[in-house]
Amino acid sequence: MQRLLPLILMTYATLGGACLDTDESSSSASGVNQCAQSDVAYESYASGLTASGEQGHFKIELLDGVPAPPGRGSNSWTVKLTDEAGQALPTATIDKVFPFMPAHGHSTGVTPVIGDVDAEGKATVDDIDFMMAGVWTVTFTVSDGTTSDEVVFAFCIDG
Ligand SMILES: [Cu+2]
Repeated sequence: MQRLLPLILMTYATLGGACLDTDESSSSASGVNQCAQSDVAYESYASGLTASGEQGHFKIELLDGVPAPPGRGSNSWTVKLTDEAGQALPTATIDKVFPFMPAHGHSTGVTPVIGDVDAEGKATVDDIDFMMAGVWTVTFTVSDGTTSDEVVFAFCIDG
């Protein structure tokens, strides 16, 4: 393991932290936990995982992720919007879904496609693009017409 470290540091220096490289060959550190040094807490994926709004409004339940667990490339998530008590919110909307890589300070060039919220408060979001390995946050901006809040999921994406 000791001998790998200089190589990893060199690879990182070559990329300059800009993270524009989406080539598979950039995953030269495969087998290394790319999230081990993350300052941002992340969760293990599980169907039914819930996250609460930053302001205490709304909850989102992650019903299903494709692939599962979330992986590199395009991901589709089916979510359910509820109030804090778990009551479905069919009239709420998802106004924005924003994938972000905190360690590198970048998002991705792909804008997620947000489906309509159905009568059970469920919606599918396609094209959540995790373009490189590491910790990603996905921030949902949810609104019920009068109140808006942000709900954040964080996962480690393997190389
Ligand atoms: Cu990055």
